Amino acid sequence: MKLSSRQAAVLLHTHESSVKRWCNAGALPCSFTNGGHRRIQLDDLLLFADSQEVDCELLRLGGDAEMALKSVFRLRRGVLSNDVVTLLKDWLLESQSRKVLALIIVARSFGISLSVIFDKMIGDLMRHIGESWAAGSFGIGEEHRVSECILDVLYHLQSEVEPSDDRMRPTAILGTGPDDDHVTGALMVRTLLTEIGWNVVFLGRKVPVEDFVLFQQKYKASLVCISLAADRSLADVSSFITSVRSLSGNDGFQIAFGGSGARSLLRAPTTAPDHSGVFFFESATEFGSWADTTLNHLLTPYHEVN
Ligand code: B12
Repeated sequence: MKLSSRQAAVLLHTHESSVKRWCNAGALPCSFTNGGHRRIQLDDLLLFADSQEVDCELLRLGGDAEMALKSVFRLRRGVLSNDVVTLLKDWLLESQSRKVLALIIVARSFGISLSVIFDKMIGDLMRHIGESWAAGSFGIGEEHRVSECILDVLYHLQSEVEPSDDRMRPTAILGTGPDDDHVTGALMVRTLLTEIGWNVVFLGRKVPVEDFVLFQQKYKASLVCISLAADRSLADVSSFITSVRSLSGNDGFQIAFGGSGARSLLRAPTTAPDHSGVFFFESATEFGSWADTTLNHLLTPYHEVN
């Protein structure tokens, strides 16, 4: 697999001019296209990074580096191919969450957003795991093993986006709904909101309605985010919303639902009074762009004052 000098620079966390200099000095072998552009073999780049002790995440992937890098390029077009799903599954079953993390770091350095990584890489992988389990080709222990490793990856990503300053930030309360153990989507939302400048109070799994309210009031939160994976009827979700609104005195915060269990909200009449200020998101990407646009004004005063 051949790389341009720009791609090589991204992988080696350096400037393109350094790559060109190394090529010119013969330290990093390259060929030239007819148009005079440098092309570097992936194997040569990995050998160079290893021998010069240049930081390069692909080195952590051993013999899987090429397939992983190709998958990153495809992910830019929103595609996660089956061979990569298999690769990710194998890594996770061998508790190699560090490899998944390395792949995510490479994807991010090529400009792929966390939302796309969450929806298309981790989301598609987990849905595939669910299908394999339903088809009987994946055991319960294997499903749990993979889920736990994904949690390791998400906790690690969270620690990377955690702010290092004490700046004031608007607060969001986040958790999974009552009786819901599926926490992966909620952890993704936590990282997305933290990355764009929110203070997220994460309540974890199976959170009772009253506790969402208690924390919304304690922190005067502008946003309450609830993840529901298991199917809920519209009546169920609506009564949840009514309880949150009435217990909190309806004091102007927004409610964001996500997860396949809240999909019934798509059928809700937009005119229902309790449903104003309530939003439903099918994906991290949808949520990310909503947060960036609609919620951006909530961040502005904090950024200006501090
Ligand atoms: C892993 C898994 C588990 C793990 C969860 C571990 C964990 N750490 O979370 C365990 C083993 C605990 C589990 C248990 C159960 N599970 Co389960 N599980 C799954 C599986 C395979 C993957 C879930 C997942 O991680 N998805 C990946 C995430 C990223 O997707 P997501 O949650 O949809 O989130 C995305 C978006 O929806 C959005 N999003 C999510 N939340 C939010 C929140 C906000 C605010 C926003 C803005 C966006 C957002 O962003 C995410 C990014 O793409 C699914 C299969 C599937 N098709 O999803 C079944 C699945 C969800 N489980 C299911 C079931 C039935 C159960 C059990 C009842 C099984 C049982 N008999 O015990 C229990 C229920 C436990 C409980 N009390 O909740 C069903 C639900 C069926 C239904 N329609 O109701 C599914 C769909 C499997 C199936 N087809 O039957 N499960």
